[in-house]
Amino acid sequence: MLLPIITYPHKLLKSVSTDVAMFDTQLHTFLDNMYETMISSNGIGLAAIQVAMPIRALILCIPDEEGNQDPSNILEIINPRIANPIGKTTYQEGCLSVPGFYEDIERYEALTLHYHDRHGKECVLEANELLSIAIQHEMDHLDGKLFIDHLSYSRRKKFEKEHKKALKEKK
Ligand code: Y12
Ligand code: CO
Repeated sequence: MLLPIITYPHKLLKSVSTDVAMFDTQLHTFLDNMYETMISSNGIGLAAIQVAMPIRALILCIPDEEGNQDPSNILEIINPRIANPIGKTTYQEGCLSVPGFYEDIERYEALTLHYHDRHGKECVLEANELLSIAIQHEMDHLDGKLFIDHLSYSRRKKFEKEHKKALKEKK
């Protein structure tokens, strides 16, 4: 089932999501629906709050070298915690909740991620490159933060002006 994706400036995007406590069939169905929603929107990452569910869950499906998203590469990440962040890297990020806007954002280059899978099993993952960036982008959503919240004052002003114009043109 496709879920509606909420977009900026929806106030729910500012919510701090709460830990998942039950790793049950309801959670599994929700994660399956998130995956269908993300793929049908050409996304590579989606946090639960983007479909108006304030729980600490996110999914990622990083494309391979040919740009294909293999379902076997899906990562379901629940109650994540970052350890050992190292280095800095900049990447032009986009977000399904801020459609049509892309900005250079600085992130940690590599990190260790501790999280639970859909069954509640504890997992550890070493991430770098695009995976590391995507994890940080999606984890920001769990704390009510968007990539545009990382912009400088002047870049944010410019974004708001362009966004206002884009909304007007959509009407
Ligand atoms: C690096 C940087 C950011 C992330 C977070 C995940 N972001 C996305 O999955 C963004 C998807 C996206 C898809 C769009 O739609 C199409 O390309 C057809 C899009 O375009 C428009 O909205 C017009 C924008 C963003 C992971 C890794
Ligand atoms: Co996003």
